[in-house]
Amino acid sequence: MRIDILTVLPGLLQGPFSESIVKRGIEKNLVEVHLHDIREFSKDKHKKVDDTPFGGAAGMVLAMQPLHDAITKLQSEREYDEVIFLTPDGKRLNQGRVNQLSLCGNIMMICGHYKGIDQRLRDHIITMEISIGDYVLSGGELAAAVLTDALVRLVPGVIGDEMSALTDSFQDGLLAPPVYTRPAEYNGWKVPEVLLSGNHEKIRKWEEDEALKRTKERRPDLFD
Ligand code: 6GU
Repeated sequence: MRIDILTVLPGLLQGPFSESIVKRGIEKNLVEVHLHDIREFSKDKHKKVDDTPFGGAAGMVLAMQPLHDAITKLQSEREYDEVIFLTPDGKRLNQGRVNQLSLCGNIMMICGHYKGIDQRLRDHIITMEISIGDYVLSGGELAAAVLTDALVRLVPGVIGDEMSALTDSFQDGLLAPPVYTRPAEYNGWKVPEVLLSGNHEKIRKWEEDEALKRTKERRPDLFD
C-alpha cells in the first residue's frame, strides 16, 4: 500500500509515522507513506497557500493552484484508488470503511485547512470525503494520521499474530472483552477464575459473553 498525504503542515505528521506500527510497516517495505508540502507547489511570489472566499464570507480557503498542481503531479505518476479529502463534513470513519480502504493499492489524502478547499476540487477530483468524528480539529492532519494508522495495521504482515487485528474491538462488530495478566492475584484483586482453568472452550465462551455485555452497556448503538 502507498499513501500520499498533501498538507500545508508536513511537520505535524512526521512524528506519528516514525513510531510503532506505522514505522514498522514502512521499515518492512509493506507500506510507503509520502508527505507532500502543498506550499512547495505554490507559484505565488510569497508561496501563499490560502486565498479569500468568493462572496465575502469570513475565513480563508486553501488556494486552488498549489493544491491542484500537487494532485495533478501525483496523478500523472500513478493511478490512485481513492483521493480522500479529510473534512469534518465528510462521512464518519468506522472500522468497516477502514477495512474496505485497506484493500487499496494507492491512496491520496488531502488535509483540509482554514475553511476548506474549493468546491470544484471536491466535485471533480475528490473521490471520498472522510471525517473522524463529530468535533472540530484545526486541520485534517491529525485525521490523516488516524486514518493512516488504522489502515497500515491491517496490511498483511505489518502486525504479528500476537496482536491479531482480527480480535480488535469493532472488528466483529463488538467491543473487545477485558484482559488480565500476571500475577493471578495482585493487591488483593483476583483474575476471573475461568481464565486460569485451562479450559479453552469455557474461556472462549466467557470472552464472548463479556464482549457482548460490554457492548450492551457501553455501545448499544452497535447493535442497531
Ligand atoms: Cl477530517 N478535519 C477536521 N478539521 N476536523 C475534523 C475532522 C477532519 N474529523 C473530525 N473533525
